[in-house]
Amino acid sequence: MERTAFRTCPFCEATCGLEVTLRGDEVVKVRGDDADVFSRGFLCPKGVALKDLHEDRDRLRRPMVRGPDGELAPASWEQAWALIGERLPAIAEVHGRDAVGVYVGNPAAHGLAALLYGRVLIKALGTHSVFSASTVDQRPKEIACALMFGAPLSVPIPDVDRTMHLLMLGANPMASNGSLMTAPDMRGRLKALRARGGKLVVVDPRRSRTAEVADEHHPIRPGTDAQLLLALVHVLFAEGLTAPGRLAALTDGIAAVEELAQPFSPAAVAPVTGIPADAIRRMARELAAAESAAVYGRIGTTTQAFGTLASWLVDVLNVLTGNLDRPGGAMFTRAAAGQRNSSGAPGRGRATQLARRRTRVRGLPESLGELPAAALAEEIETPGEGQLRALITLAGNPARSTPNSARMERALAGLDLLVSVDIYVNETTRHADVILPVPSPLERSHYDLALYQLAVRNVVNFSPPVVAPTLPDEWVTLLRLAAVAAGQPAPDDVEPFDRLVAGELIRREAGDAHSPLHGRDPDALLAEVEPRRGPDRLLDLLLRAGPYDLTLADLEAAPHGIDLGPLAPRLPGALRTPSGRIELAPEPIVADVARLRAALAAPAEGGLVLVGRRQLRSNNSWMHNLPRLASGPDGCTLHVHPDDAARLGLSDGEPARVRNRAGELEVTVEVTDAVMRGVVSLPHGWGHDAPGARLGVAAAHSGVNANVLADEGLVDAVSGNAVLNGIPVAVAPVPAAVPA
Ligand SMILES: Nc1nc2c(c(=O)[nH]1)N[C@H]1C(S)=C(S)[C@@H](COP(=O)(O)OP(=O)(O)OC[C@H]3O[C@@H](n4cnc5c(=O)[nH]c(N)nc54)[C@H](O)[C@@H]3O)O[C@H]1N2
Ligand SMILES: Nc1nc2c(c(=O)[nH]1)N[C@H]1C(S)=C(S)[C@@H](COP(=O)(O)OP(=O)(O)OC[C@H]3O[C@@H](n4cnc5c(=O)[nH]c(N)nc54)[C@H](O)[C@@H]3O)O[C@H]1N2
Ligand code: SF4
Ligand SMILES: [Mo]
Repeated sequence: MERTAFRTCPFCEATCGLEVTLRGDEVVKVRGDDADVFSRGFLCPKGVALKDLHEDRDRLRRPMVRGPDGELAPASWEQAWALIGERLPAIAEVHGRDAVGVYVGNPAAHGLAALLYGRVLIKALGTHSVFSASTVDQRPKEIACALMFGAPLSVPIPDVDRTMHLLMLGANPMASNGSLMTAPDMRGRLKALRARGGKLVVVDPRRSRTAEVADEHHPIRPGTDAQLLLALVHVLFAEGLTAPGRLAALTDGIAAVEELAQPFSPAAVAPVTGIPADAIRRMARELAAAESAAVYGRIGTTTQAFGTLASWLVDVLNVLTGNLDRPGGAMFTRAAAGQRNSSGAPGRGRATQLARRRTRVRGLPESLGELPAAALAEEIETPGEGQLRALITLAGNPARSTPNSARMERALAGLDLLVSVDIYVNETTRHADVILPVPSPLERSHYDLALYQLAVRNVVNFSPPVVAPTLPDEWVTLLRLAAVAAGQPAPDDVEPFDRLVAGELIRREAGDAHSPLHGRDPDALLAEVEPRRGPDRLLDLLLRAGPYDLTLADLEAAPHGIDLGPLAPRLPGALRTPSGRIELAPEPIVADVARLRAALAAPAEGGLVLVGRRQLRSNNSWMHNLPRLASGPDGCTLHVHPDDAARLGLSDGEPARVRNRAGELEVTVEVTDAVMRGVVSLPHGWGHDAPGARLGVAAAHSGVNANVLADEGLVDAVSGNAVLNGIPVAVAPVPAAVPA
């Protein structure tokens, strides 16, 4: 008997609805859910590959433990907990709690269990040594938003379905399916934008697939977006085009921004950015003249040397043109659960403090409770007080996804203890002493707690498990790990711990005068959400504490999701800055403009720089073992402009050597004018030929690892975020082997 289940795809930020056909617990097929209120049947090849992941023979079904012979081998849970219990508390005891580090990876942001219980683990460890994929990703944006609007996820989201003008920098949603902008079917949404007479302008060193469908594409010299954006600000002021409208009364620092933009005239930034001054002026005028407009920047603007400045300026432009918080502009989502900017008192909050601590070796700044991933390897490798001795990775692959992979791998290999909560033996976890596996996505419930805070519509969708679990749920393992780290035996029954977690959430809400749960009796509330446990119980409580009068039962009754309507203006209520106002010129950001001025006066030399590119059939470093995605042409090539190829003696289809201070690799050249002169491009997340990894399919299409070339010394000053775009490299042909 076949049955049908409806699930939200857990792989990227688009949250597409999937229709999964099963026979017993076997997946027959996966297609788009036509009735999904948000994605309406859209899906990409990765969604279909959920079947491959569920069936993947390399996906771990048992814990892996390193034996006395030094080899990782399947083991019982008892053996896994025994080894961790023997070694983890002892390391914290002898070397201090900060000697145990945590690295939290990207899938943890998509998984309800990891999102809610990863925090519990970190708290139990009591360590300050917390690293995550956020500092190889969007930390600059989170910092800019925290300083301007009062909360890191108060990210203005382009109202793509209504805007008449979208200026997009460093993003390629046609391949990535959108980021910090949850919007299934961006292709359809961008098409609709143009069909209603709107304009799409793309700024990217490459003619990406998104640039191909845009009205205009401006190739930009990597790492110079902040200069371009400040020049747009300059033009708005110089030509009297600023029109913040109702925002003027809510905003501090407009005059300071005008002054900061002074030196950045179009003529001054043109030679640095590679975009002609008249094109910059026109860009600014059209942005100002549009009936509605949104400026949006993503990975290309955050993982670069001026990431925080570029991220800030995106929203400075949204404010100055009056487009922030208005339909068709850049708006704040009102999520159903867990959103910081809808709890506490409307319009006021606590100050965001940066750099409360610094990393031991290089002094990189802490932000939002985390240290930069670019400093992880050196914190493990450098001896002395405070050295990292043990690491727990939760859904992360730092050996492929963070800078200077060669050094990272050395560091991981040198740890006293590495514990990985993961589904594979891959480039990172092959160094582990213990790997704790988690169930397939189909075996657990799913709700996009983070991504629904960033969606282009207000929506909710909950997916219960559709297949009986064959492994302890991820939250159960995380609670047990928390107990073991604290020196206790792994508890069979985690309910006493879980009840504490739920109780703490209730206490917080009951004590918040603005929460719908204010003053409620904790025991009565707990009884109301019986018999739910784990993330489902927390989610039910968070929904009840949210702004929509929803419970988890309401979501369960709506397998295709509930549409809560288009984005609506939320200011000033959604602000959480101490002043209750938009801070357009926050001090830490203003201070960094001097660095940008210096770069304007003395631009970097014109050598080759490396940028990344995402591919539709890939997802960072971990979906390359799925046959459906791995088949097809080798996409892991180095894109080189024809003029550079000719100058350097590189030929299409031939190997080249790429090197710089961090490392070197050999890769096949693809000559294409899709990249601008002076820029080469290589996708990240590949390089699956590492010995000891158990990824049968991926190893056969291994590709090369771009992060061998990412110099961990290059970071954005304010956030410590790694520079993964605009990395200086030298490229040379690989001489043909001389016959003996
Ligand atoms: N050069 C370059 N480097 C980049 C980027 C770039 O653009 N260029 N992008 C950066 C970005 S944006 C990001 S987000 C990071 C990602 O960095 P990471 O999160 O460190 O890397 P991923 O490749 O996402 O690895 C995910 C890991 O989680 C495991 N996993 C998958 N599903 C689950 C699950 O449900 N539970 C658990 N416990 N584990 C699971 C996988 O096996 C894998 O080990 O990479 C960054 N690195
Ligand atoms: N298929 C697929 N989808 C994904 C992922 C994936 O790996 N594969 N990863 C997911 C994750 S974790 C994230 S964070 C998102 C990222 O989502 P996006 O930000 O949309 O990611 P990219 O497709 O890498 O687009 C970045 C673009 O920035 C350009 N760029 C590079 N340097 C610069 C620069 O200095 N300035 C400007 N203006 N542009 C520059 C690149 O050429 C590239 O076209 O995608 C998510 N979705
Ligand atoms: S676009 Fe993203 S959410 Fe949609 S099916 Fe593809 S991977 Fe899944
Ligand atoms: Mo990311």
